[in-house]
Amino acid sequence: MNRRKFVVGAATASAALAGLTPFGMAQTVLRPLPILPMTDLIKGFESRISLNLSASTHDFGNGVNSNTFGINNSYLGPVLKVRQGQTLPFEVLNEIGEVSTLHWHGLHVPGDVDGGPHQQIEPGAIWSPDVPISQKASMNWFHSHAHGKTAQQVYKGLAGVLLIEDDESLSADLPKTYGVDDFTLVLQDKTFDKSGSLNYTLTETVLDDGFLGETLVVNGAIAPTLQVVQTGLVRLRILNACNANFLNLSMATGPLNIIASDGGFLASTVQTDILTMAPGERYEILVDMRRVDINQLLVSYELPEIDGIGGYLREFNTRGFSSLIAKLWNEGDLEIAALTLKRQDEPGFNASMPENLANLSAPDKTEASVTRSFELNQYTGADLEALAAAGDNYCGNGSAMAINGKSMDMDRIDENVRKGDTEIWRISVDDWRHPFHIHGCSFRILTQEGKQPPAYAQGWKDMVHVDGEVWSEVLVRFDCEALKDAPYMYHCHILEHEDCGMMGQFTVA
Ligand SMILES: [Cu+2]
Repeated sequence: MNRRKFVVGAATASAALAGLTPFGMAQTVLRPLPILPMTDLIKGFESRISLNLSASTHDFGNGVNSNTFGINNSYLGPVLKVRQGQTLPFEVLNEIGEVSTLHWHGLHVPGDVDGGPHQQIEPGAIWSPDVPISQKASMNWFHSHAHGKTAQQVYKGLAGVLLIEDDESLSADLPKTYGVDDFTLVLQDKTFDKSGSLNYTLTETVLDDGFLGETLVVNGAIAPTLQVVQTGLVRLRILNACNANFLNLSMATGPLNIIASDGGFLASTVQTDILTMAPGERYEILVDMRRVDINQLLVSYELPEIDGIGGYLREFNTRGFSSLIAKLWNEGDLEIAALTLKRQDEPGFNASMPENLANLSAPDKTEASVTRSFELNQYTGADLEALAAAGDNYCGNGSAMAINGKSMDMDRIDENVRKGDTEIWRISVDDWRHPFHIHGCSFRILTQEGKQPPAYAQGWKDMVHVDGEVWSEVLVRFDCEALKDAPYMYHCHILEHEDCGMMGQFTVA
């Protein structure tokens, strides 16, 4: 049975409504929403753009300095605002003391500047890619993609957001004043040990399910968070940067108004009660703060498994009684108010919900000249327990999981795609639910988990949910080149699965 299909129980929902969780140390304190530092590159830049990956310490809001990684920051990176047509001369310095990379997730850029596992940055070294921005307005992100180390490096903080604007988005009747009516939210689930320090321990369960944390963190602060806003429309650009957790989003009052997905604007605003975001996905929503004094973005997510009686004892020892009760009580899911928006009387951005956002024609399957099939293999018979024990918090040598029976091999090209061709990629999996990501493109989803995708997932995407042996199908075209020394990746975005080898390589030429 797929645990991710459990419905949130009434008890959980009422706890969230009370603004409380019975959970662990700290999710009862309302903290100000941290505004991630924004670097506006649209205005131009005089020299190369420095991104320094460094080891640091960060207080998630519980008064404890945890060991973290950051990018120009103690935890996470900046929000980079860029414009279509620019070429960005980055200078990425690796000071974390181990090999890393920086991948531009969502960008249509050639393989040699994509920042995947082949563009390794040795400790102390600098990587200087010139990154061309050719695509439309969209919310993208950047994160470590060092093979076998991605899960832990992203967990510790190597991730940032890249917002592309274009002529249309800059003139659109949408909120766009950063930190005033336009907020970027990076959602993550974390585990803190009894001392309050950020914890990441690899176990068989973590390799199998991916890392699930019990504490929701927003922009590096333990939720719930609070932001005071003006009377008007408020835009939330949301990234699920969890290692493995699918997040279900809803509003305390009214539906979600979704205006954009991974690759850009939807055709028009889509209203929905629940938005399911896989790790790696981005969505933008509008909240109308003219009608309510308070609204809340609610997030439900899955709690880690406890692993039998030993796990219960361990849980009790490390995080105490309330944490244990919460788990028993919730049977796997927790819901929390990630962000409370509180209205003040000052007038804010005044416009109606947009009806015409982008021209999106229906995806045309007949354009496809090639169909490829991918089966994700979670169960290959690998000894995950031994791998976890030997892994030193890295996911071993990347040979425990596979796609089409083959684990990721840096020296093997799995597929060769002709540049400019339109293809259908069909993805299935032997068990569990996985988010599948393809580098170097945006695609359209034809079917997701055997069904038509929800309206909010019918625009441009670079992630698709895959569940069971029913197909998910996407229509995709690659317009940039990726040669065999710098191929693109396709992979599961549960980072532990990716590190375990559920990844393949392809060229575009
Ligand atoms: Cu997976």
